[in-house]
Amino acid sequence: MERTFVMLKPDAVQRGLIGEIISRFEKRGLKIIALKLLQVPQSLAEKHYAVHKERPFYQGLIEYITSGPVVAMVLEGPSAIQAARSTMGVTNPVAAAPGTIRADFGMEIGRNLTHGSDGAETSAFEISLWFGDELDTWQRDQDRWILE
Ligand code: IDP
Ligand code: MG
Repeated sequence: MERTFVMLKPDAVQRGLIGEIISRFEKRGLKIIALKLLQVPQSLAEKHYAVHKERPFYQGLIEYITSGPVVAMVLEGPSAIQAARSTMGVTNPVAAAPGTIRADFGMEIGRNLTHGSDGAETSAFEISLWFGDELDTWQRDQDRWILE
């Protein structure tokens, strides 16, 4: 089953949206197989966003992500990567479709509430970076009502 790394960024935590946002992933049918709240160390933020190192927004992004606690999680399901990203909406909240997390709660690209892995390789890298390589899954009794 596919896995993806999702993070609720400091704005989501500070605004009291943890429950609301996790609930959207959960209700959709993505299964939470790992979950923690943490203050992101500078070194972890830099590794996570290394791909953006040369971008003009990089410094602000690192400051944003280390500015308060985040909620990190691993979600599992068929096409979990795409399912999580479509639940979040596109990067810029004003361009995101209504009903997505970023559109419903966000106004600016630099405060867009959530992160989700953008592909299989990124997902493997990010899960290992944030949670290590040994993650168990669990049996969800509802699965036959969500997955064919
Ligand atoms: P994604 O989070 O939708 O995958 P990326 O292009 O990978 O989007 O960018 C990573 C994060 O960097 C975004 O979620 C957003 O927080 C931040 N970011 C991207 N572009 C900008 C920008 O133009 N200004 C400020 N922050 C940005
Ligand atoms: Mg990205």
